Amino acid sequence: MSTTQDTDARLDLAPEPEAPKGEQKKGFWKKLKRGLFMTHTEIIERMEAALDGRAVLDGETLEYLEESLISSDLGVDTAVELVERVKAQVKPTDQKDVERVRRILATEVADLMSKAPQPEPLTAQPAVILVVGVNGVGKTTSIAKLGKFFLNRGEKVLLAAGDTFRAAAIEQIALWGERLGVDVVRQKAGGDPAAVVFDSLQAARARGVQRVIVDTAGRLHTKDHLMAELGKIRRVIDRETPDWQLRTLLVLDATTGQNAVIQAREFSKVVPLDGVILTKLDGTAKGGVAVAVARDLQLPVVFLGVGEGADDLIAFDPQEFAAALLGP
Ligand SMILES: Nc1nc2c(ncn2[C@@H]2O[C@H](COP(=O)(O)OP(=O)(O)OP(=O)(O)O)[C@@H](O)[C@H]2O)c(=O)[nH]1
Ligand SMILES: [Mg+2]
Repeated sequence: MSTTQDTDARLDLAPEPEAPKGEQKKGFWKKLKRGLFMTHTEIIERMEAALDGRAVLDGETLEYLEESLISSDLGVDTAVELVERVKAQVKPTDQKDVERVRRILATEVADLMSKAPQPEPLTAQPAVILVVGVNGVGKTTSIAKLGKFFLNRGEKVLLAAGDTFRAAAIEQIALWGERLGVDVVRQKAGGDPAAVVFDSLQAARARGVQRVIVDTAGRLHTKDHLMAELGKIRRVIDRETPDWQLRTLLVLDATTGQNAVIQAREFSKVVPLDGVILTKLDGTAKGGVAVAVARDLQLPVVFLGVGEGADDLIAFDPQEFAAALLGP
C-alpha cells in the first residue's frame, strides 16, 4: 500500500490548500477503500475460490486464477497478461499462497495502469475541460465534483450548461452551481451548445476564470449529429481560446462493466480523449473495469467517482488503486 503516493491527478499540479497533506491523504485513502469495497470483496472472494483446494501454483492453478480475474471485469486480455506476469514470478512447484499472489497482482495492476499515457498536467494557464459520455453515466455530477476539486485548490471555476437538450439538465447544473457558489453560463433549452460554450469562454475571459468545465448532452458514438455537435464545440474552443489548455474527459459508469470498455473504445475513435472519469464505483463490484480501460485502450483513468456528493471524487493514483483493489 502506498498512501504516501501523490494523490493529485495528472490533470493538476498544485496541492490543495486547506487540510494538512497527511490528513487529507488519509481521507482520500479511506474514501477510495470504501468506494472500491464491493469490487475488492468480489475479486478476493473469486480469487480465493479459484485457488481453493489447489496445492501449488502450477499451470492449472494459474488458469483458475485467470478465470477469476476475467469474471471480475478486468477483461480477457488484461487477465491473461496479469497471469503471465504472475507466472514469470512463481515456480510451478511453489506452494499456493493467496497473499503472495495478491501482492504480485497488486504490483502488476499498478504497473499496467501507470503505463497508459498521462495527460499533460494543467498549468496556471486557463483550461477548458470538456466532459463527454453516454446518457446517465454521471457527467453532470462529475462536473460538479470537478468544480469542487478546482475550487478547493483556490482556482476560479465556471460551468457551461452545454447540455441544452432538456430544461431539466440546465436546471441540474444551475443547482450545482448555486450549491458550489460558482457561475453557470446557460441558455434556454433547445439552444445551440456551441453558442453556450462561446458565451462561457467570453465570460471566463472577462471574469478571470481559470477552469471552464463544459457539460454536454449524453450521446452515443453512433449518433452522427451529436458527434458533429461535439466537433463544433471543439472548434469554438480552438478558435476562441487557442492559447488555453483543453482536456476532453470521457465519463464511464463502472456499473456497466465491460460495456464501459466498449464505450471507451468507440468514443476514442471519434473524439480525441485525454482521460476517463470512472463513476459509481461505490455501487458496484465491477470496478476492475478500470484496469481494462487503462490497459486495453491506453486511456488513463484520471478520476474516480465514489458517490453522489460533490466531495465524492478521487484523483486517480495507480498504486493506491491497486492497493485498494487487491490489498489486505
Ligand atoms: N452512487 C453514485 N451515483 C452517482 C455517481 N455519479 C453520478 N451518480 C448518479 O447517477 C445519476 C446520473 O448522474 P448525472 O450526473 O445526471 O449523469 P449524466 O451523465 O449527466 O446524465 P445525462 O445528462 O442524462 O446524460 C444521478 O442520480 C447521480 O447522482 C457516483 O459516483 N456514485
Ligand atoms: Mg447530465
